[in-house]
Amino acid sequence: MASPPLTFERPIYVTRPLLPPLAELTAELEKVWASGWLANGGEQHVALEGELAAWLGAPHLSLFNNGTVALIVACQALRVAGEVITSPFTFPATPHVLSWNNVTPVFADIDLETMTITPATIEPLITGATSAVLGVHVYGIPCDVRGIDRLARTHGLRVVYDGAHAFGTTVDGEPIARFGDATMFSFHATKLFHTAEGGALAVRDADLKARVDLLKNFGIKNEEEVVLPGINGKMNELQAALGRVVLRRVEAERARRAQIAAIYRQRLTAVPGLRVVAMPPGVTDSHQYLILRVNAQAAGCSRDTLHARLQRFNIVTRKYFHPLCSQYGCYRHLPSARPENLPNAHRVAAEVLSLPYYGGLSDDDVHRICDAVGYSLKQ
Ligand code: T4K
Repeated sequence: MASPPLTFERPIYVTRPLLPPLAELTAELEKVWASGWLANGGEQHVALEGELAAWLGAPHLSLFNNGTVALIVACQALRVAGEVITSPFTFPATPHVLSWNNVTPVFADIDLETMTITPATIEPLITGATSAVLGVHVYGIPCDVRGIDRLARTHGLRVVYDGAHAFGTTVDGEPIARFGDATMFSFHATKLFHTAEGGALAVRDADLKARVDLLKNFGIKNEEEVVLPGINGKMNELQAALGRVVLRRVEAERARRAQIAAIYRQRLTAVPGLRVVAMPPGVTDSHQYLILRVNAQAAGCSRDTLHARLQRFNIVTRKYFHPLCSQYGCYRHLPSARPENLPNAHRVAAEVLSLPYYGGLSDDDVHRICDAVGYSLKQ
């Protein structure tokens, strides 16, 4: 057997945040200091909101302190109630947002290829209690947005998208922010574009944005009137200043990630049992994650074994998103959470592995990771 590849001297994580030169951030922070304005819609907030609305092609955009609160507010603003059909193949935030709105999540199965819920899996779950669909553009792969739109119009449902991974995704040239009633973006440190913690909500019309903006600021209309039971969802000036500096470097980061993805694809696609997930035709990649699908039988090694063996080389991969949300103690009692209702989701959750993917990786790092993957399969 070939000698083992070298172990990395430092852990290679699934991602590292884009860190612009500190001097650029300091220059923005000096302006914040001089203004004496740290929160509640200061100059940085106003500027970033405009810059991001343009970048994302969003009809209207509101910044938030994180993506989860943005989704909670989206559900409040759209008066979502009763049952909402959503994906089990996602981060816990997605169904938890429904629970925080006193809404029952109803899990639909996902498509084996796109790993998203589809009109065909959603429609049979619609009941008189259904008020909305909460689709997840997982890994930046869009849901069938046009099909879900049609279904929602037929049944009078709201459509909210969890686009936490979809910063920069387009469908046939159309920005992802233009579909559905509202789309959430996460700006967590692990995201390609980030504000350390943060998020945004893109919404279809000005009235909805006005309601969202009220809800994220305690429902305060003016000094005399509080008109809605709102929450504190505001992004502060330090986060917004960081975001403005990061935004200048996002295109370069995306371009570097595209080069890294090309190496992974070239090295791993030919390996039996492995597949590097690609965007469907007509979709622009958000370059948020690099996902490997492991067919245990063909690869001769399960995803879990590969994940464990890579740790020996100091390569810290992640099983995003295993376990399924439908398997959590707080949801598994739901009829829709039964494994027999979600066969594709269970299969996909056992196959996926997020590999290290960030601009700071050198070509040599990526080749060494691929060497370690190849070696680990044959152990
Ligand atoms: N919907 C979906 C589909 C989501 O994926 C998420 C978040 C949300 C909703 C909610 O959005 P936010 O409310 O978070 O805006 C991370 C992120 O915390 C989370 O934002 C993200 N999805 C999820 C997929 O990944 P963990 O628990 O895996 O993070 P953690 O701390 O293990 O970090 C992963 C790796 O990143 C570390 O091993 C090293 C690296 N890292 C992390 C941080 C925080 C750094 O290098 N520097 C850092 O500062 O959840």
